Amino acid sequence: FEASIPAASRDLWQQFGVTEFQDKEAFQKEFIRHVETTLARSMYNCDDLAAYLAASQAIRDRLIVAWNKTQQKHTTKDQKRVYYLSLEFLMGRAMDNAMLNAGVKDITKTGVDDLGFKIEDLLEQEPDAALGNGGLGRLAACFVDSIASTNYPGWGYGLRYQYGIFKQRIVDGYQVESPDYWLAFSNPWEIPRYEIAIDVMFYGYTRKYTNDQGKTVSIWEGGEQVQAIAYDVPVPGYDTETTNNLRLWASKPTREFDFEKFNSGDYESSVRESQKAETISAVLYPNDNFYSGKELRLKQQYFWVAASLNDIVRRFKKTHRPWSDFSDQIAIQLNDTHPTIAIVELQRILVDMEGLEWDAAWEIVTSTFGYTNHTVLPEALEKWPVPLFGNLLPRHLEIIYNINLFFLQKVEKMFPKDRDMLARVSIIEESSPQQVRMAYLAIIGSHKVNGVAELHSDLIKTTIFKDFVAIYGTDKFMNVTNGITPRRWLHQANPKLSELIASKVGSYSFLKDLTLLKKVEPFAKDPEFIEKWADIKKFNKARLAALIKKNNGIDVSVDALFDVQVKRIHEYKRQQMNIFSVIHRYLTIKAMSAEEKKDVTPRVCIFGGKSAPGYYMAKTIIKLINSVSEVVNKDADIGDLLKVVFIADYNVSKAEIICPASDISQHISTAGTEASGTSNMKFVLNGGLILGTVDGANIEITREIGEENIFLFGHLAESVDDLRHQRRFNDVPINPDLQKVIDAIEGGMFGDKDIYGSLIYSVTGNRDYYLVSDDFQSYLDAQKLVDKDFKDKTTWVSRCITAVANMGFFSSDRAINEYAESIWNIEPVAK
Ligand code: NBG
Repeated sequence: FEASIPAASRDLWQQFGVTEFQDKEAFQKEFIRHVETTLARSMYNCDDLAAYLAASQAIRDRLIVAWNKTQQKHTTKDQKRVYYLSLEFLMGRAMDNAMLNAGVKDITKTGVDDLGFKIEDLLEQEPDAALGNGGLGRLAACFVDSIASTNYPGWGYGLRYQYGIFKQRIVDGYQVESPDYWLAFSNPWEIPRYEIAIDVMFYGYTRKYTNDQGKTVSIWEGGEQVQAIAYDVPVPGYDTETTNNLRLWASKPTREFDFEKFNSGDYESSVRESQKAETISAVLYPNDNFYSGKELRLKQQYFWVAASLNDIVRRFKKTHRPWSDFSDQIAIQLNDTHPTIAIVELQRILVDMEGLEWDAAWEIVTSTFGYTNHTVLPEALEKWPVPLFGNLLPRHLEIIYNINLFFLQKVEKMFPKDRDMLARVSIIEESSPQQVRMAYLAIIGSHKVNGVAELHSDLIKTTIFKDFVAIYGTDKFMNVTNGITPRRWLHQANPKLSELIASKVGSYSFLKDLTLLKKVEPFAKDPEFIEKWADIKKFNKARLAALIKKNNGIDVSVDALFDVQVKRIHEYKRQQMNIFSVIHRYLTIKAMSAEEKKDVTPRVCIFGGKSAPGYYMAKTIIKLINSVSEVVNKDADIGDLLKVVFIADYNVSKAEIICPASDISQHISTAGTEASGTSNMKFVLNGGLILGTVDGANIEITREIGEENIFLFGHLAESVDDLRHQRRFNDVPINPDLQKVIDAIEGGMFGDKDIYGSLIYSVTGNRDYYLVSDDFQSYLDAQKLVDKDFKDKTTWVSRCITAVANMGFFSSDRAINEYAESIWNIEPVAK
């Protein structure tokens, strides 16, 4: 280390090195010190917020000590590392997780208790770090947790948005968005690194010149510059000292660029320029599974990728290894196509800046990157218009043309004269304007491409990337089924269930090796265990009922079946089908005699999720759910037989309360559209059953837990194209039960029918792209079976236990081990 301390002084450093608090008293000392110094408060003005901040400062200090040790160890061991590039990290709250992973939960809890606070109240003070939209961002959060917990040397790289996903309120039944200013108070979970400032350029032009070796090279110059500042978020592993890093970049104006204007007296415009620089990382784009070609979004992507690669390359260069070692030392995973320009940027660094030959550089690039695809939905695939791209990143566009040229030459050799093939696989789509197909670039620039569940990985090989399988063979394409971290999604969300499981497993070892859940399977037939299990479910339902009462003012009975669908609102996820079936249920109950009603299984239908602000149809679905809720909940004929609830502002923290409380959760996407889903895993792991389609990870969940423990319905992925075709070109009648529902809506039962015109239009006539009508009958049949089966409480609980016992496969630790072995080729760091 260059600037290290002289040997003679080191003893002193060691003697006074920071020690991590080990007991309650030491924690309390730290807590009070932070109240009185860091926060400049005292016992006379320490409210819950201040107490949360002080406690988290104490825990943060611990994390930083572990973080430092880990980073030093990683530097010394110098093993191959992975960098996970994701534009979204949906972390949720940090404090509870940090306490758990560091093993100081009890100390902290009793520690603050003695000092006059309740730990639950303090935890509630923390805003969610909501730097993501949905499953993709939450997956990244589970993955960094697992990378640390399994002791792999790995960092996440992302953006430090000032505004995360918007907050959702429901006003008059409609979604209303407001900004999520999550950094309003200080954020104890990040370490600003103002000294790590990387210049990033945009715009400008390229110029060809002849270098010393007589070679013609291209150079990028003259653009605007901004700075990327690093903010480090420590990611503590569970039950290990490993604390990895999540580095998030924030944009700042460069130190120099505005001086000229400043000196020439144009003060105002120099300040304006600096504000422009800061907007790059200001806000998360609120789209899930949807691409919108905004220049600022491409700016975000390049800003983040350029800063991250600069950082990675700088670290590599410090080791003085030859470039040929690069991919033996570094793996980079592209979380969807958002970071695909990293492929081009690395090629640019190697060729333009470091002077490598094209082929040698390309070999390094392609052996470094892996690409994960997360969707087959056409509207979600990124394609940047060539003019926009070339204006912002002129040199990158040239490099892309070169990559494409060499690639197409190879294809032409393999498939001589097949011009259709060349047009189909070209990175440049010949539309007007031309478009850069980012997924193709990602495939061509990576050594492995994976989908996120078996069906999905098969589908990408047979549909959107079919030609690339013909070109590269099947070895390049693989599957890694998603997973979730059992620390947050079992132990933290459901401490009572975790404790009950631990009583049978013998310890909490299942939180590190989730396959140990298998040990509870024999107790699925044990009446005493079943009763305890049922009590815990009831407790968790009461917790959710309290949240519903507080947020919606609605009373729900914990004896009713809790039926939950929470996820982003999307036509492909088919919340419209769910609410149609709720209306059907309502109409059915309304038509019943008092005697018939005795047989009805009471249900609480719970919805939650955000719509992209510009997604009209999704917003209409939210409005319909809320209107149905209004009508049904106050209908005296119905009483407790049916309640409908829309929980506003669904987020990670709410999910932690909702998942443990479900009896049934719905994962009912049109077959072939949901790449994996991960909340399906969370709900089953928390002792709820699934009502779902044969789609995404539902299929593997079924295989693991047994088909008798899941309610599947609907057409299979292989029939979808035919069904769509039939509807488009023939008069396929609408399902009669669905027709009754539509009649009720059109009759004004849920307010002004005109509001729902386009929604109804989308499922009727020769449309119904998502096959709501085709699946409606089998959906209602499955619902009926759910109602019937729920009456037998003992068997129901027994099925839940069996399901949980077989969920071991869905740990994100397993997923990370698969990535590490078959894509990254990295090893855990030894003790
Ligand atoms: C989402 C899929 C989900 C999947 C997550 C994580 C995108 C583009 N895709 O089904 O819709 O679970 O990714 O893989 O957000």
